[in-house]
Amino acid sequence: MLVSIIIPIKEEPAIQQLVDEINKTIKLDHEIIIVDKSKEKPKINGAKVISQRSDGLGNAFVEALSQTKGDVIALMDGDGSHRPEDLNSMLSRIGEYDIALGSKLIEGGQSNDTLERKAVTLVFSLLTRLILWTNIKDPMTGFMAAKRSIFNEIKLMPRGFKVVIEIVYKSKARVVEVPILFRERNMGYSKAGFNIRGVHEISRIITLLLELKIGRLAGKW
Ligand SMILES: Nc1nc2c(ncn2[C@@H]2O[C@H](COP(=O)(O)OP(=O)(O)OP(=O)(O)O)[C@@H](O)[C@H]2O)c(=O)[nH]1
Ligand SMILES: [Mg+2]
Repeated sequence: MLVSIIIPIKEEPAIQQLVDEINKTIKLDHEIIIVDKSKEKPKINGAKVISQRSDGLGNAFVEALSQTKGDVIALMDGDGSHRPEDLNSMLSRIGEYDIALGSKLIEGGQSNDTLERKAVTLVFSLLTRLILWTNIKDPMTGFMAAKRSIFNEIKLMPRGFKVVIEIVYKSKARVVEVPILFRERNMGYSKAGFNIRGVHEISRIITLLLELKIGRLAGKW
């Protein structure tokens, strides 16, 4: 089984460290595809780097997907927040399940986030669960492993950062949440912080949730 690990990055100085850590830790055969939106294309050993032509993290995933060869597709952040050992636990659940999500909000999950960040995560998770009527505890996660076949059945139209919830909701796959330790980024800067971009992102998330719900009610997915 080949696993394609997609990592979207935009100015991430610690990416080489993460790639080395993945290559040491992931037990299954794998390829790493970095989809880059930095001003200067980084040189990275042990991974394939493609330059993103579209905008946004969700579109970065879609662009990278067409370059993958794996039977399983994984998505993780490039700032070190998502740990490769947690990806191993998630991958071990694929087969029994179609999608494994890394969750900081289920028993055994943890995050080093500030109280402010934890509150924002919680509010959006509750909002998502309420609007989409899902029992996923951490639906805003960006850490995922999924069978490739899932992507043959759905058409993604990403908005902003949150592509995982779109995949889960449109595919009606068998989903399991796996507890993870979400590490704080220790280098680079946040692209989803509490600035004007953050405000745009919040309105994009709400639009996405409503679009997903209306699409379901209209029988589109
Ligand atoms: N290719 C690409 N990568 C992006 C884009 N926006 C963000 N990223 C990457 O997506 C991942 C998640 O973004 P972060 O800035 O860490 O967002 P976050 O995790 O919500 O915020 P922090 O907790 O502060 O790190 C990181 O690897 C970013 O570099 C984009 O437009 N294109
Ligand atoms: Mg981050």
